[in-house]
Amino acid sequence: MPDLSRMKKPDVKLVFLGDMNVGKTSLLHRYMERKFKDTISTVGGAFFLKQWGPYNISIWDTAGREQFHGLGSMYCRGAAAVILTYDVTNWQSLAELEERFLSLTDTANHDCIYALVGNKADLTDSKAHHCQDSDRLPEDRAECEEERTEPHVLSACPTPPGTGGVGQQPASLSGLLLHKQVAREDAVALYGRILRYKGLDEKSSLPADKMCFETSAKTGYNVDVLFETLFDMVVPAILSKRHENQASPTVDLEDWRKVSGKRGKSSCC
Ligand SMILES: Nc1nc2c(ncn2[C@@H]2O[C@H](COP(=O)(O)OP(=O)(O)O)[C@@H](O)[C@H]2O)c(=O)[nH]1
Ligand SMILES: [Mg+2]
Repeated sequence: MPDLSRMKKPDVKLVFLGDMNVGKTSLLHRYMERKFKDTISTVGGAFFLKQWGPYNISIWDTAGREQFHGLGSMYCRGAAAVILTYDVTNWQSLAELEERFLSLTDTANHDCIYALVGNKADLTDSKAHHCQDSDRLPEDRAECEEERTEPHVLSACPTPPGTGGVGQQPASLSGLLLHKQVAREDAVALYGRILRYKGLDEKSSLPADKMCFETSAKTGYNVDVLFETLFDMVVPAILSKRHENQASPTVDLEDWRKVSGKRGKSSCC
């Protein structure tokens, strides 16, 4: 857990939601560290801070707590963007977003934006299969070069929804493409249902084709696009929050503590 007292104050909060093993931690790791590891523990850090122009953006990972059903509505409190993540090779991981995770977003900001992210696209799409990340570290790049074989589709048979549990995909099928269990249209349809759940009008909301992403934390496919599109989209929320704070200034407890600490006990009335 980062030392909160030494961190810059975040201007805005983005949160990742989604079932275990869909690749939330890997996406964050790919973006922040420009790396992919087959196993990374989420326990090490619950949130990251990203400087985006003059703004500080906090990005929250679930730290493995998604396995306990009571992830808690605290997690999404005050979020300006929620990144609902699923695994494109696992239909159930998309269904879980609606069944289990959507209700957790009730505490997010009223103007919160929602993105749907289908990760592990390298397993199903040849365009996502090759490494995309130009900032890769040399050791990472070598591993990637080995994968530069033309992929073959493993099976053309459709897999019925609901087969295969979360995390049950084959561990490594380098060079072979898996059947994609979640089509982009399924994500687009879910985005429409999310807007309805939130009572938002589809016409005045951000369109599904801008808010449904397919990514690969492994190859870096679409990862920068995902994060940076969202960062740009939350800037208006930062500005409106600042505007509100100027219009009705509130007491900042941190500042107050510093002042009262300096004054010492003797100045107390
Ligand atoms: N092929 C592939 N595997 C991935 C990708 N992202 C994550 N994984 C693997 O999926 C597993 C779960 O990833 P993790 O980031 O821990 O998922 P989380 O539980 O949602 O945080 C790990 O074995 C990762 O190496 C990806 O884009 N492609
Ligand atoms: Mg994780």
